Amino acid sequence: MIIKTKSEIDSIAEACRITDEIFSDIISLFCFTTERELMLHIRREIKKRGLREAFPPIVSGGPRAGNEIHPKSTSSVLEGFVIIDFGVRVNGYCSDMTRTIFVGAPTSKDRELYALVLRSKLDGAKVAKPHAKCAAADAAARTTLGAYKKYFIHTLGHGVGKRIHEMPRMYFKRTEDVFLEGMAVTIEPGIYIPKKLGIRIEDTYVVEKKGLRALTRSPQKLLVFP
Ligand SMILES: [Mn+2]
Repeated sequence: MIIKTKSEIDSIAEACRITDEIFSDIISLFCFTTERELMLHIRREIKKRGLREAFPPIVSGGPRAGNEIHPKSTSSVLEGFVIIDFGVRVNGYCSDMTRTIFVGAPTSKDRELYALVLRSKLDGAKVAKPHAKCAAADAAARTTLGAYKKYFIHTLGHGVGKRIHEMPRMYFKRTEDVFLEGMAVTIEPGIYIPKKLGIRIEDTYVVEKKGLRALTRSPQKLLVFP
């Protein structure tokens, strides 16, 4: 159902906690060379815990990450912005989180773009309160992106539950959906500049009386690896 029970939220929260744990391991022992290597590490970590993937993990970096939203991981060497998007299932319920890290030395422009996407996420999430329109959250996130909004080529987020994509829908056009207390949703703005870079930051939240409460809590600042 679109409104989750307490026990459904508990399952999603546990899936999110494990997602954070796996991400925390990734950044503490960062020693991956290729996209596929990192993707297989995530798969192994999920399996090791006796869990199933919410969807096939995505690891996509460098200029190619600007061409597609959900590309397959390749044997490309990790460089520049690297999108890491994965989730697990607990009792059938999904988590969904994306972090974008940087491998190499980011320029000040790179840092600016990352900060812009992060601000867009926070601004979109701020709008998400019970009875607020999902379209308004999407529009707020787009406004923050300014000139870069043309590179934001998907919707702001989605409901999450037994299926990875559930109601509500979140696009500034074509939806009358509203946020309601007890929904589990993602907020995930991104920019994809073809042949240059892709950046996406996503968290899973539960809608509460006062607004969103984050269930995934991995660091949001730009993490840089040599
Ligand atoms: Mn998602």
